[in-house]
Amino acid sequence: MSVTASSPQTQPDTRQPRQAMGELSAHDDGPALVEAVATGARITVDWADGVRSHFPLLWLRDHCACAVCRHPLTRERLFVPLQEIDAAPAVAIDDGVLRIDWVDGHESRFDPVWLRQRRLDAPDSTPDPLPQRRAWADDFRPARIAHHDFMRTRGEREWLEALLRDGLVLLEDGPLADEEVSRLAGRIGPLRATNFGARFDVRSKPNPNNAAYTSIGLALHTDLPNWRQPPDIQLLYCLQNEAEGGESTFADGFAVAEALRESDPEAFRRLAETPIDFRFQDEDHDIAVRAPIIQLDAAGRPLEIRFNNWIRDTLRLPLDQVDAWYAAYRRFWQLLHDPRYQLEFALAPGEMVAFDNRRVLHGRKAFDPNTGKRHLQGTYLDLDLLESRLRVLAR
Ligand SMILES: O=C(O)CCC(=O)C(=O)O
Ligand SMILES: [Fe+2]
Ligand SMILES: [Zn+2]
Repeated sequence: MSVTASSPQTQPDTRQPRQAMGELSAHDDGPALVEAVATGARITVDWADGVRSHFPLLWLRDHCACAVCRHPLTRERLFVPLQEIDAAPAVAIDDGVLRIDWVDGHESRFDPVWLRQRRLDAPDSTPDPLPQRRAWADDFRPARIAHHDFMRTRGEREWLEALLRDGLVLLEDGPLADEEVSRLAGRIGPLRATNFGARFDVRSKPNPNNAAYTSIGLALHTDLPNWRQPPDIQLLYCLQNEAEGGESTFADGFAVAEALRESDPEAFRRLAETPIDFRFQDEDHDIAVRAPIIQLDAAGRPLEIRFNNWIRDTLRLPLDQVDAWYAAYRRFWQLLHDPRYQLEFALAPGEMVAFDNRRVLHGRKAFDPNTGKRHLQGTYLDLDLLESRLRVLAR
């Protein structure tokens, strides 16, 4: 991934290139500009490899990165595109760079590589180091990154890529240190706090307010679907796991939702289109939301799974929908727990599992606290900061 391509200097990709006058020079990591002409409301450019592209005048004016149009320190946009531009500017290729002299006297310069990557007639041309999501195949095995590699940039980057791609990644050979999970998470960003705190201990507790704090088995679930925005990423760091049982289970909720769509489209549609209530209550909190179990994006692909049978609230649906809803729920439950879609392993002390809580469901087998101790420490992170961290490391 060439990041210099987004800017002649060291500009992050989401911002504009540092194109202040005189800062640009010809690039050798992309085809050169050979011709530029203003035609009507556009500028047409030709690159040395024969590609031709069109850019609307207002778009170019809006993306001027001079010190007047972009704040020279924050690099944020100052220009506001409120005026139509109908008078054709003078256009030239000046030292390899597209130079535009607007009729009001303003001058803009565009780096050819920056322009090329943002061709409006070529979809998805903006460079982005984020990996595409990949559904778990039958033989899916999570990536494992050693703790000491994670502490170096390269391992952390691999860890981030696997987590964004697969929705689950393992870290191994970590220290048995209290709060190690917070230190690791803190490299990525501030911990996402919830009503269970910013960092929580998972072990059998005397007065549990949550099934996780008992020793019972936990069927597959997502955490906190009763929040409007449930935590994106969950980290669980194993400090002790000597008790009999307590193996961890996971399923790729998006892959299983697709399998449901395939095998029972009616059940899929019902879970995607029917909002239901989720609610958590204890002495201090009462957090509730109404949302469907499978939320789809604008293209009809799964965007988020909310699945947690403990905190499903009263099912408030029209009488004639209730039985069909239960049938659809049962069908999804069965598919999720089908061994074909389930990943199961025991976390060893010093291992940490991280997963996308809005895609991947997690659970655990019951354990017997009389046979030994089991202690995990957990926290949550925001996906935005994971993506941010990966873009920063990829610069
Ligand atoms: O005990 C476990 O392995 C997982 C507990 C759990 O579901 C959680 O902490 O969210
Ligand atoms: Fe959980
Ligand atoms: Zn400008």
